Amino acid sequence: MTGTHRTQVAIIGAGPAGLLLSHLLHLRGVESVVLEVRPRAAVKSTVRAGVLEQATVDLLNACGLGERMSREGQVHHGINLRFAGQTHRIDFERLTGGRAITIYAQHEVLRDLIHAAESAGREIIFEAQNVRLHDIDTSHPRVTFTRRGETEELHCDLIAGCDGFHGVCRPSIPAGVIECFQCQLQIGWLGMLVEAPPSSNELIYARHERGFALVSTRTPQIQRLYLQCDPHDDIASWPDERIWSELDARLETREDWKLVEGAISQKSIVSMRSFVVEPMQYGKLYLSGDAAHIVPATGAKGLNLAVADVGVLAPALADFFETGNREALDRYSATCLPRVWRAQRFSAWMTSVLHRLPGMDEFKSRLQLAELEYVVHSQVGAASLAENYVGFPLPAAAQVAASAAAGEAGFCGAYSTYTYR
Ligand code: RFL
Ligand code: PHB
Repeated sequence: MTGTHRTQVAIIGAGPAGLLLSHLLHLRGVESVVLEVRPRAAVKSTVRAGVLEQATVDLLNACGLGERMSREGQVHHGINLRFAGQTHRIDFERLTGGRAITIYAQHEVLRDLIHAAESAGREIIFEAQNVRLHDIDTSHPRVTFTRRGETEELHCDLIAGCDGFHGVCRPSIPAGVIECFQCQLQIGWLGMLVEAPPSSNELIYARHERGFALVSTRTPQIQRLYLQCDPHDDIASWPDERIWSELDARLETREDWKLVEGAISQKSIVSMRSFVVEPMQYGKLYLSGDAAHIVPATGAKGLNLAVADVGVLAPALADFFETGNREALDRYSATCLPRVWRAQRFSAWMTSVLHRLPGMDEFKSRLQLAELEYVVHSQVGAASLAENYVGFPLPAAAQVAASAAAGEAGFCGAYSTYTYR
């Protein structure tokens, strides 16, 4: 055993949940150390989410992380649903009283967070292997890990499990203490980065008999495109020609629109699943983000939920260290879960109306079209989609985090509160 370290909060995982938690804690004067299994370069470059809810943007702005996002992020005031050869715009501005989403890649958020941590001299230990949690139900929890072949130990008061769905934190909780609710959908997404300007000013979610397709964007020079596929498909079975012909077929429209093609610089397949653990805490361990819940990407909610979780956890931890009061910490899971289930409901609904699902017959296909027709032609249906897509205000506890962060970061930014109607 070589290094022994001590901190207040050991954070496992340098994804959006772990890095934002560390940042929010720092603004409240709480020390943390982040342990991440992957190298820094991999964390900074992995392509994942792109859609940030209004509340996520507000929180990032309020805690001083919004500068590059405000310059480079693209504010979208609506999305398009395409089915039966026609495109229908869902106008967020009109339907939600002026709220919007921002397209800013997850890895850019991570770059901003890593930059903020390293500028402030906060430690992120990359390439921490064999992370193990010990004594999580005692007053002296600790984490062991290996770095460059040597075992090290991190003593702490509390542990934040922000290590994603496949991490080690959730499995460290004894069997029978938590309950897992899950649904493995037989749906995969083939995601591509394409070197071409956007084909559309706003995202296009397309429902087609051949399966779902999504046109998104990243920058004025890069598009992000997705195709529904079998989750077990080999990437080799998707050569570029097949991708373009499938995109053309699924995005067909009677309107004057053409997909802008370009070099495909990256492709990968992910499997969609729905998962929630209850409660999201045990002993001295608090789970946040994908470690506690996964949603299918159709609703674009995963990263946003991770942000909401740590928006609740950070002030609860800070209150505990400042005053010894555990009330908010004890309520952490109960505060987060209603938002998690609301996002599960919305993501499951978006997934079910837009994908070609296993066992789909003509009747179910007609029902899907009827559902979409209702949504785009009913003020109430469209408003419901818009309200859920732009997202709900953060729980009151997280709004406190944002206000406190805004004050302590000496930054007023664009933080706004709005009430849930
Ligand atoms: P992450 O991002 O998975 O980060 C976990 C980190 O923990 C590390 N780790 C470990 N570290 C130490 N020891 C171990 N044993 C460890 N095991 C794992 C990992 O290396 C990693 O760095 O979880 P976090 O922070 O909870 O963030 C969750 C989000 O990443 C995720 O929900 C989103 O990407 C989901 N998602 C989207 N969410 C949105 O809000 N908007 C979107 O537009 C959106 N699009 C998407 C998405 C997810 C997608 N995929 C890949 C499923 C699009 C796609 C295609
Ligand atoms: C993305 O741009 O990566 C993206 C957009 C919308 C989604 C999922 C992912 O629903």
